[in-house]
Amino acid sequence: MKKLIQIAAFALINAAAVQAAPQTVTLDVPGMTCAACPFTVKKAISKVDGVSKVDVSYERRQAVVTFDDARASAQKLTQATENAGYPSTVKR
Ligand SMILES: [Cu+2]
Repeated sequence: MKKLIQIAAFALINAAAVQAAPQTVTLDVPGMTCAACPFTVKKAISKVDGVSKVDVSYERRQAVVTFDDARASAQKLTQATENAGYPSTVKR
């Protein structure tokens, strides 16, 4: 019986891990107009709960963001950049 409970608990933990999958999205951030802008954008995105990685390219006017989709969403990311003064859209 104890073994069965252990298996059930293991399955539950795995299910939770599957639900909280890391996602990577690319955001177009056209409003970046100088080399300092990416720092502001990166800071704003990094503050969103669940974000684990942010790479902002000024040259490409893009932000590549990895986040836990159980805590963050693409919509929360674009909202964060917009609040910082840089409206963005998800690149498809
Ligand atoms: Cu700037």
